[in-house]
Amino acid sequence: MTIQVSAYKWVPDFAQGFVRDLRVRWALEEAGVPYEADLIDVMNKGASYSRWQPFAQVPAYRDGEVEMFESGAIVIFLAGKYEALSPTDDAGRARVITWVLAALNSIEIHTAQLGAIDLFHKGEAWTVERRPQVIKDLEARLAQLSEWLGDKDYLEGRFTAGDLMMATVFREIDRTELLSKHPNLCAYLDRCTSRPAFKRAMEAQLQPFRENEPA
Ligand SMILES: N[C@@H](CCC(=O)N[C@@H](CS)C(=O)NCC(=O)O)C(=O)O
Repeated sequence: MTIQVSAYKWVPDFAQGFVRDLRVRWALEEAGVPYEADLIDVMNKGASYSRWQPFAQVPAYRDGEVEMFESGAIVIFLAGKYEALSPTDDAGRARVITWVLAALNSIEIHTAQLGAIDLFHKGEAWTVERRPQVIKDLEARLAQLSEWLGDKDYLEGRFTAGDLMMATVFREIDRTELLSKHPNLCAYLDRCTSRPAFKRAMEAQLQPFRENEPA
């Protein structure tokens, strides 16, 4: 069976290009593996969808043998299968898993809070008090990451699924000035998103949005 990845038919402008199926599409594009998008309606996902993704979110993945959800888990799974996403030795794989989880657990926990403050709860009183601490925490993490990256092209030298995940997380704060304080992180993000596989994945996510734009 051709791999299937769930994605949305259409989302509002602010979310276009940021829906997390992009991570899975990008991983599959890097690996050169064909897949089909199973497009669902964000406002009416259908009762059966939560048997594939318990939280009724995207992405979910299936290939006829394996069925899973959570973008991080899917990307780690694919990294275990395709050399384009990870070295094949245990030590190399362990580093890739480490960086995927670092992106999600050490960086995205902060970027997601900033997203909640600046986008989803914009204007609410509590955000004024909370925002400075979120910025401070994020700045500290980015400084540490900038130090780690130094003048390397990628987190472990070669491109891996860890970079893929980190770049998708960085994109969430690309609209802020947080990244621009670290020229090496900006160049790193550009390097990752200039990859042809990223561009193909992005186009694949955006195409249905153009076709299903509400009248
Ligand atoms: N931790 C999940 C998060 C998935 C997620 O947040 N999906 C969003 C799109 S990026 C979604 O489907 N939101 C709509 C909803 O929650 O109903 C993952 O990484 O796969």
